[in-house]
Amino acid sequence: MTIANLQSTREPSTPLSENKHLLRWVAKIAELTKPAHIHWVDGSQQENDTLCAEMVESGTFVRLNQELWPGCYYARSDANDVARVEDRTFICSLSKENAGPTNNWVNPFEMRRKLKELFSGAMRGRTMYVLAFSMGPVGGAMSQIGVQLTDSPYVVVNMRIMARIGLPVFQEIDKDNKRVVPCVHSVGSPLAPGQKDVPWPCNNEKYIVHFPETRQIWSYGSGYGGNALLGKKCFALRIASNMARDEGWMAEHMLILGVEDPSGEKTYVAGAFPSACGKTNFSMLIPPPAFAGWKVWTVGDDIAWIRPDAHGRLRAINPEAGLFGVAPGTSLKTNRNAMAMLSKNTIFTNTALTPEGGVWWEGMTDEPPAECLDWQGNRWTPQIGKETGAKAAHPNSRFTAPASQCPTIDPAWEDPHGVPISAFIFGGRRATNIPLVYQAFNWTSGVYVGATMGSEMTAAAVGTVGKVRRDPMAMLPFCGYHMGDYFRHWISMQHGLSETPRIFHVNWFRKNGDGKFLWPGFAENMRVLKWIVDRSHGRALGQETPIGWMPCYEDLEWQGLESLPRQTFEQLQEFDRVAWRSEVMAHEELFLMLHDHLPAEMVYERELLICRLGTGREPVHAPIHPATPSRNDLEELL
Ligand code: TSX
Ligand code: MN
Repeated sequence: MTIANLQSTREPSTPLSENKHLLRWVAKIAELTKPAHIHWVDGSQQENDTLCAEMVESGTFVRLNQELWPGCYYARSDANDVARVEDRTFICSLSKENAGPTNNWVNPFEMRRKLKELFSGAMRGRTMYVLAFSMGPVGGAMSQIGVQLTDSPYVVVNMRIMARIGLPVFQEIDKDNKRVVPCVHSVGSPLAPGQKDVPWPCNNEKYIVHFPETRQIWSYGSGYGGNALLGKKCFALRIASNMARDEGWMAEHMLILGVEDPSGEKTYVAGAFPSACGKTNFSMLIPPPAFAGWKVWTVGDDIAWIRPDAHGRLRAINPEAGLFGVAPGTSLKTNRNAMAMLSKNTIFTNTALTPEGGVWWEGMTDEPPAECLDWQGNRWTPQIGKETGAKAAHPNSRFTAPASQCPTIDPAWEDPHGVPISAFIFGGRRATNIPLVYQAFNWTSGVYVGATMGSEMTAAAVGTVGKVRRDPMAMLPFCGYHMGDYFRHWISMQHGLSETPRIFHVNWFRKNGDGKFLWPGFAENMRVLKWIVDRSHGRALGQETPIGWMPCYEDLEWQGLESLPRQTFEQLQEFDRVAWRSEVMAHEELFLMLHDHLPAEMVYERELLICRLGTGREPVHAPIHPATPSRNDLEELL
């Protein structure tokens, strides 16, 4: 059966699978949720067009001006359904111990009872879509399959971009009775007979629930992003992190990029950054003009599944097929590749809508449109924005775009065996203390670097602006088990490797005393990336400091950025023993919380770091290397 000959004849309620377990489960959930119709999603273009047309009809979608935005649609969510809901996200492992102190835990039996109640009749008057999806290329050795039952057509068309869906996946399920992760999703807004629907149905009571042992996901009340596109954060991170621990691989919140040098040598790195650090921009970096012949290739911008191959080398796939990117701040200046990628076949959610049927967001252009409709559908002008502070686009407004449309998409991005990883990069947004770049001494000290990373909160997140939030490996909201066990898993991953990737930490956001960014960032990050690649191949110099290896000025390529004074670079790399003693004290906070599961290595690494930092009382000798930062030691002693 091919999609082409299916289309004309097909009745969507006819199952697309013969798998007994799948059929029984679909019937059982239908019995519970009472949908008016069941629609098996084949994934075809024709089906997608029909769903989009129905959503235009119902008011969920606006079809954008097809001359300007071919294949693009626009949606506005409910004002109370605009982001992931971390406080409504649950890890329901059998033992609370297993979820750890950083996850919300509810007894799985109690939660199942609650879910039964919530989902009872939840899909009344709606269509239940049976959406089979593959995270990773269909049939790939590192790929995993899920089936999401959802009453949201918005979810179906978004998932069609974000994952491989439909008939080929059902065929894969039927081929060898593949184990699938069952995902149940309802917006929690049943329709009474004759009741008119709203453009964005949802429920104020939200539950994002994971059962790690039985590998199940239940999501209720939200239609937005990570709450509803269950292949992404729920499956590819929270459930997959459990699978990965049990099976000896890694499910990470990481971008993957490949650096090609003028000789054609290709080096892949994976990077973990907390939100608001420009991870998507970094994954699509365009090298500055001075780097002629260098190219950065994009494999993924959010999630990496990583596994040792038969030769003991780590290989990574991007399990996703699309990008669900934050729109505000994305422009031709900050990310030309993303702008090209989202120029067609893209779904925009909660951006502004322009009078000519296009989209706009803060930071897209220097000049805002004279007039538009904001993300809530209200008239917005730059004047209104100035007077009321209202943003035209929601700060968490998104584009859902096919990865294949990224101009720098790596030729190997769909290789089922993944790409070889030579280095891991951890990063954070830190105004002080943290150098532009340093390399951890070895794997275990690198795991410590990742485990203790943190980022200063921006206005985009809830919390105190400027306060450092610890976010180990950027996995705090996404690790589906105890974070201490997660560090242990990271440490033990090295045991099966013949080649250990190098580990680095970067900070594009260090500021001077006047609050100005010291580093130009964006394309210029290529200079740091080149040093990372060179170090990974053992061919760049650096100097040892108590926290790791750092480049000297001469170790970086400066052609085209001669305007950055050597002194500024030294400020960027400055290592302050006194400040770092406080930094290490701050590491303690998270470690205390995790203490009963914390691997001994993390305690030892911390102790060693403290020893290397010194007490501040020992005599300081004249620096051997002129660039060794010792001013602070002296100042303290004098
Ligand atoms: O994405 C960013 N990157 C990574 C790019 C590959 N951003 C955007 C903020 C995160 C959402 C950055 N912002 C980066 C960065 O490297 N650096 C900065 C800070 C910065 C902002 C503006 C300037 C310099 C640095 N300069 C001017 O605006 C002229
Ligand atoms: Mn993410």
